Amino acid sequence: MVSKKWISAIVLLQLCCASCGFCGKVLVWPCDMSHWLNMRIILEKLTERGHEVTVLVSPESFIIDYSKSSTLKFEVISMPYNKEEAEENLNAFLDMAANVMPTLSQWQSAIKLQEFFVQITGKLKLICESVVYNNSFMKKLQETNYDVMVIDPELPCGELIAELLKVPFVYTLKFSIGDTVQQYCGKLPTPLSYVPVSMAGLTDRMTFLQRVKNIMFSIFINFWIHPLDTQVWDQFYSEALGRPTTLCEIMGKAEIWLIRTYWDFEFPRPYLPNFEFVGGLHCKPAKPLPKEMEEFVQSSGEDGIVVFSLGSMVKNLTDEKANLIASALAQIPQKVLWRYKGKKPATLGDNTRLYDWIPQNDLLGHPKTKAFITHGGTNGIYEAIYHGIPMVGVPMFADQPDNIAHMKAKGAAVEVDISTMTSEDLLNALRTVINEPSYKENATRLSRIHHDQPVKPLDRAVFWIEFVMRHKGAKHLRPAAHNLTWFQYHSLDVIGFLLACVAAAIFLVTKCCLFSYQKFGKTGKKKKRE
Ligand SMILES: *[C@@H]1O[C@H](CO)[C@@H](O)[C@H](O)[C@H]1NC(C)=O
Ligand SMILES: *[C@@H]1O[C@H](CO)[C@@H](O)[C@H](O)[C@H]1NC(C)=O
Ligand SMILES: *[C@@H]1O[C@H](CO)[C@@H](O)[C@H](O)[C@H]1NC(C)=O
Ligand SMILES: CC(=O)N[C@H]1CO[C@H](CO)[C@@H](O)[C@@H]1O
Repeated sequence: MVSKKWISAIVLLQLCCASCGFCGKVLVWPCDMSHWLNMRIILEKLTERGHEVTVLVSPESFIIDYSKSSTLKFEVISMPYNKEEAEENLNAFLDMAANVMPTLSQWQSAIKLQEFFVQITGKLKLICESVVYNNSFMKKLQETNYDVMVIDPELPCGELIAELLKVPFVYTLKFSIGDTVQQYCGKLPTPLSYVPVSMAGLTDRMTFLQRVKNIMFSIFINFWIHPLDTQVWDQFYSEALGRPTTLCEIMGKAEIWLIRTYWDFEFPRPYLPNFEFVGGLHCKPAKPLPKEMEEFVQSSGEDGIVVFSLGSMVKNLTDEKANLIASALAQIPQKVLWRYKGKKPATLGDNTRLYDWIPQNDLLGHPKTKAFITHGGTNGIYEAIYHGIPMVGVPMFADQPDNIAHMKAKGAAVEVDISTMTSEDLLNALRTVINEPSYKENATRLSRIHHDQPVKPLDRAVFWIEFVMRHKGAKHLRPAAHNLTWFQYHSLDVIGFLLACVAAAIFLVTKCCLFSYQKFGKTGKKKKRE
């Protein structure tokens, strides 16, 4: 019995060492909510390959369930907290996201989102201080000798911990307000003439006025609203590291940037060798549905079903909005599965069922699925792309309007404005997406592109994390742009120098001309007089 156990242990060890060469230690700084769903997939793959993964988690987490046993190790940050208060704050934010954000312009929406980040700065700093100023805890982390940190940069602190521990780190992110983090801290080239900045709601084909908007929006975000309260963090990072530095400088030390999109979603754009696009890494083939659900789906017959989810962030809509949506859904021949936790709308049709939770990926992969009504979160969009399902987008906030704009530009989605829509609008959008074959064709094409990759996105993500572990970083991929000042980066110093040369040359030439004119002109006159 014992020997059998030993043998299997040895086999396991060998398996690991065969697959990854060595078993490393990974420290993780995650972000809650939908970000975690995506990151967890990478972490579980890493543990499957024999690495030891430790997640630093705030006790106030909502989705990161650190009390459940899992292959991941959780290290709960020791700090004062009040779960009820945190829950209240989250609900207030979610309510605003669902019911206020969609009525705002992109500019106002960016301001609102930034206000939220500023508002929680105190809380974020407290979490960070509880880690970096707890000497015994930092010592423990130091002594564990981690090989790499995997960090979601949505909320700061991860990179500071990595810098203090002198551990190389890998970022995983989708977007930052106005792309500031990638652009300024990661030095990702972003020609604003054809790369729309995030939250502007534009595509890569811009008219003159849209290009004006793109540049104004970028300036507005970078120089006007300052996402993430940079001043506070710059000071905090400088104090913690004992030398003057900035948040952006430390963020720029990321060895690899794993971006959660791919060219099926993204518009073609320049990128750097340390940027890897791994969108859709969480997608999987569909599994069978629960029996009751499968029966409902089968009862739809030829017409098929529509899957409807506004994501985990939207819990309740106003009664008016919910009724308007329900009455539109009641008018289509398809059966509808709607993930909704709010009060049951009075106008709910017989063809619509409400669920607290749905197995979204399995439903989208079901052969009877005709369309997906979505708020435009990246995870959901990727599941639709993976299974080739056309979409009706009802974006709310953050990057959702952009995501839907991308899908619209690729011909796989129709957008409905949730703040102004009527029942008729939603109904027309659904009919268009279901009945016009081009939407299905375009969605299927995106799906084919997504599946036709030399290496699967999850394997690429894991490869680069292991690469950083094996080589203690990926310095050979790091652009020298990080060592330049902004005017050197844009060659303003060289342009200035060359302009000065030209000016000097022009000055000299005119001086010479004047001189020779004076000299020879005068002598000429003299000669004439003579
Ligand atoms: C530091 O962290 C350890 C381990 O998480 C914890 O037991 C301890 O209470 C913390 N110390 C302070 C001062 O918060
Ligand atoms: C949604 O629910 C929250 C509490 O859960 C409540 O405060 C808020 O008013 C509700 N919003 C709407 C539009 O019903
Ligand atoms: C870039 O700057 C860093 C820190 O200032 C320095 O260690 C490094 O050698 C510099 N690299 C180059 C290529 O100049
Ligand atoms: C943006 C895009 O590629 N749209 C395509 C959607 O599908 C129709 C029909 O196949 C094409 O004509 C469009 O060009």
